[in-house]
Amino acid sequence: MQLRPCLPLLIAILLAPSALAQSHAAHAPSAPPPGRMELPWHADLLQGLPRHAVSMDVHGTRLQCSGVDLVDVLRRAGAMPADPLRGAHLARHVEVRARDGYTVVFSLGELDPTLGKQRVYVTDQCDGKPLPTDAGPARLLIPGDARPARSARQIQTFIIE
Ligand SMILES: Nc1nc2c(c(=O)[nH]1)N[C@H]1C(S)=C(S)[C@@H](COP(=O)(O)O)O[C@H]1N2
Ligand SMILES: [Mo]
Repeated sequence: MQLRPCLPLLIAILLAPSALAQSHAAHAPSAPPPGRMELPWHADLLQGLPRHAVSMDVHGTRLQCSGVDLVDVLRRAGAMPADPLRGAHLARHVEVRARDGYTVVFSLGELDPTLGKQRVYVTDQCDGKPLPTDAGPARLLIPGDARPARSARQIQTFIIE
């Protein structure tokens, strides 16, 4: 009997179930989507979340602001799972509505830091001060965008569905 050549195969077969279990754990399905959620703007939405210095050129003016990653806001509100998005979550989006009716939309997939490379920040201070009335109470800033068109001012509501 030629046992020796078979040994690596035998080991592979014995190890297979645990390898399979591990790969299943790594791809465990996240909680199912919560359905439509509406988050009206409130200063508490940013309270206690990690802050980032964010700068962006808007029509020749360099804005130096401070804000929170939109993903952190959505995760804490239960609108987005903490783990990499997959399955039904990839069909979801967030609509950011401003007081003047201006509206911009992002897919949750593009916001997931394991998928999209551009960070979207919700900023509430520039140059160390609260935003002026025409921009505040909060404004999106997307430093990776080539134009500031998605940097919605006057944020009123986030609608996630
Ligand atoms: N709420 C709101 N945000 C907005 C807009 C708008 O009309 N309303 N215009 C966008 C566009 S097209 C640009 S170029 C920038 C201009 O920023 P500024 O008004 O601070 O110069 O804001 C963006 N954010
Ligand atoms: Mo613009």
